[in-house]
Amino acid sequence: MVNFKTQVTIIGGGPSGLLLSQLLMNEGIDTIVLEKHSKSHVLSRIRAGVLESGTVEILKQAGVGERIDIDGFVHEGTYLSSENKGFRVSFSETVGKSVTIFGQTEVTKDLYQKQEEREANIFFQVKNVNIIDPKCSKTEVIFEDEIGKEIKIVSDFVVGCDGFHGVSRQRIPLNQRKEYERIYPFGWLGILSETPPVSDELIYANTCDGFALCSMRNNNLSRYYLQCDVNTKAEDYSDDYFWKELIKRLPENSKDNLRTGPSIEKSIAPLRSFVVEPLQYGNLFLVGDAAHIVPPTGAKGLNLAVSDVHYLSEGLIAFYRGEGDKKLFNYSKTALNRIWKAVRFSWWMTTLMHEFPGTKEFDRKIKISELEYLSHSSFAQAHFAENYVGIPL
Ligand code: RFL
Ligand code: PHB
Repeated sequence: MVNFKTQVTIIGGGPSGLLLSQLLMNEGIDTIVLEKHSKSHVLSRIRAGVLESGTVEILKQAGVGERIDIDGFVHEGTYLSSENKGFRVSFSETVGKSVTIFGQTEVTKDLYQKQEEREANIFFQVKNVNIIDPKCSKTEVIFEDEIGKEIKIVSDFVVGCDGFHGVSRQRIPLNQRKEYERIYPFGWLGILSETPPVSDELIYANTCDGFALCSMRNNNLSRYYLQCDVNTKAEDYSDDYFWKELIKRLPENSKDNLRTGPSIEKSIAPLRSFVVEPLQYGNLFLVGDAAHIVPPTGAKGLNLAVSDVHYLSEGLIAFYRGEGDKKLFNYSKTALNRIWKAVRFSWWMTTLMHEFPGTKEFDRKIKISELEYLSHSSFAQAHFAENYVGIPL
């Protein structure tokens, strides 16, 4: 067995793990990142597209803000639509803020580049990651590298950034953790197409046929989603079906702008709300999707992962500066406070914008009425905008 020593072992080389490593390395703290897949696999996953302004600030602090400034689109509002009638909520007029459209894949690419420039220690294609005893003062992590060689890392702290299906959360004994979950009875069918976006800002649409979202990556790359049956497969849907169904769900004044073309990616994502408490067990901390999942409707998942990283990095930096462990040991409480606010907003927006199977006419009337209220009330719009752009850290 080969032995390594570091200060912080990070399990997972997605956005959370890479950003944490980068922020810690910037302060001279030594890290090792373990990633289950290859770099190209991590970079092939099409996911988030909306960055809160707080997220952009933290990414800049980590040194990966340059391309966001050049290639990101600043959006000062978004469109919502109810029964094909669209209306706009202005973020700048209600709460004086904006969001930036910039793909998670691009953020991750930039983080890998920065990590490589700094010669960060990253093991790809690791297997059988085992966190030995998080209650021990020095915690061991044993795993197999890409050629099957067994490696042991001894570190002060282990951070689980390994997503919802990772091993870290499972390492907290069942009687020491509580999990909260809601599974939604539908999924999102998403496509990427090399066509100009239908609109200058995102459109979130509710119709009796279900939800649709029009998003974008750049002037010639659109990302669209449709509410779908979660028990189906992406291959079950032709491009032709997708475009016809999308047109049905769009606001009237956008239909003529839709440019269709072949999809270059098609996938289905299930929708779930999930939180584990607490986020610490001994020297093990949980961050990002390893600790919580939100349905993508409120565009909160990546943003929450970044705010977790921010709080935890502050705690670890204070600890290594000799300022004590108070901030670090408060991480779980501080992060959970913000997490639950985003969980509530994502649940609310998902419930408002989707059609639930077996819904009664009464529920439909309530939904239409709530969207109508949102379209006219500056108070309701401010509530929506304040949460959408992100609760301050
Ligand atoms: P990730 O991205 O899942 O990365 C975890 C990494 O850990 C690795 N891993 C392991 N490594 C070592 N050992 C193990 N045993 C391991 N097990 C797993 C995995 O290979 C992976 O590389 O979690 P992270 O870093 O916490 O980042 C979270 C975000 O990816 C996620 O919250 C967002 O993508 C959610 N999300 C959105 N968030 C937003 O803020 N705005 C959006 O607009 C938005 N849109 C979305 C989304 C997620 C979506 N899907 C597919 C669920 C749209 C969609 C469709
Ligand atoms: C995306 O562009 O992928 C996206 C945008 C907004 C969301 C979810 C996903 O709420």
